[in-house]
Amino acid sequence: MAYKGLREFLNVLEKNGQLLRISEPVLPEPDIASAACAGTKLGDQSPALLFENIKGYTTAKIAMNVHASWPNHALAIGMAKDTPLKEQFFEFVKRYQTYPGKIERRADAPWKEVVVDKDINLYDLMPLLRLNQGDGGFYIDKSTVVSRDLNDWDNIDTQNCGMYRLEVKGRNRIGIQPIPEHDIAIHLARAEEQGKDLPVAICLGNDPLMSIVSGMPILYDQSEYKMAGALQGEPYRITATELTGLDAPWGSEFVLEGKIKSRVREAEGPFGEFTGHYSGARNMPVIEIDRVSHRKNPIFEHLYIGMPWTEIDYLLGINTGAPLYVQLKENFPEIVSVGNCLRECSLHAWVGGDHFDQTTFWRIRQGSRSARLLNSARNGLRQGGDCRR
Ligand SMILES: Cc1cc2nc3c(=O)[nH]c(=O)nc-3n(C[C@H](O)[C@H](O)[C@H](O)COP(=O)(O)O)c2cc1C
Ligand SMILES: [Mn+2]
Repeated sequence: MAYKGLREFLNVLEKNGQLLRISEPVLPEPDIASAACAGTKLGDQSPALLFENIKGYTTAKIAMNVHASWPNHALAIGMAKDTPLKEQFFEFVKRYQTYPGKIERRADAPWKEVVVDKDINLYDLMPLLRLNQGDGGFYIDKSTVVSRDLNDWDNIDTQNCGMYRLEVKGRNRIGIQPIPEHDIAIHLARAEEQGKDLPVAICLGNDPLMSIVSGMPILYDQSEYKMAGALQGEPYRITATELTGLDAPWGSEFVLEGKIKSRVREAEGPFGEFTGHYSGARNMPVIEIDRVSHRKNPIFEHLYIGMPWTEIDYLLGINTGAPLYVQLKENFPEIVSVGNCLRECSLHAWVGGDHFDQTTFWRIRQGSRSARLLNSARNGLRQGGDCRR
């Protein structure tokens, strides 16, 4: 199983009754975000949404809720749509342990069809919309941002792919919020130490596995592309970008190349967050876009975020729980399950076992500091009564 891009996956979702095409005209705001928000409130089996007729646009298409249910997640990792969550989890654990997978370099890529490198205007190129009423602007929040360590440029393993919210603030100007422990923040800190800009490639509208690995806590020197190769059991296709030389997924719909401006900070936010409240506006780095490549009639993939549950609870459940499970189990074999819980407006990891008494749990909690990936559950561990289901 390996989807080559978003379009192929949308076809698979449709064949499985997990895609709803909306061809009636809709307003960008508030129709699209409202429909996506409603979708996940209807239960954990809901379909992805493809908006094909957006008022004010002639050819734009917007995909929402692509990962927003357990059947969609199962299909994304190449399993049958009715695979129980527990089976999806342990299959993911198994494949995760086959890291590193292979990558396949291709010179061609469908996103090279159209190139814009003058007078870039993101408002023209993308059907941008606000997700929540109080958002400070239009966000791109389901992309894969690729960067490298300037001091280690040719090392494919430290090249990073991560999902970070991006606020479009001008025709070719984007705000980014890199949380300090995340890999892109490490790359940026090293570039800024030398007063240099950090080249980035923002890849949007990807095969479903790329979104899963872009939000997954893996080690700094583990390659997300090799992780995708491991998880799909086939080489992961990438193509080098022209301007920055960074590697993009072969199948992306859009690739935006540019640089994070060294030592520049501007207000970013507010943004309706996964906790259900707005994060405030703070000074954050800024990206200048110099080149946009995209497929003909590109599909803009977006993700509704706000009061739980939303798409991210499906997108980030297994991919964060599985690495933590493997790391904790190395030291604590009595653990039988780990779940990363975003739902409680915090970042707890739940652990469960057969014979857990309070002492065992406290021992695990103390010892868990050895888990290198625990910063994805920043508030630490909790004992989970029913997390084996
Ligand atoms: C929709 C979405 C938005 C996210 N926004 C941010 C963000 O703005 N900043 C950030 O540092 N992490 C954000 N994350 C979390 C990171 O994607 C995640 O922690 C990832 O593992 C970081 O990768 P890295 O360690 O390779 O940098 C977001 C995740 C999702 C799913
Ligand atoms: Mn990383």
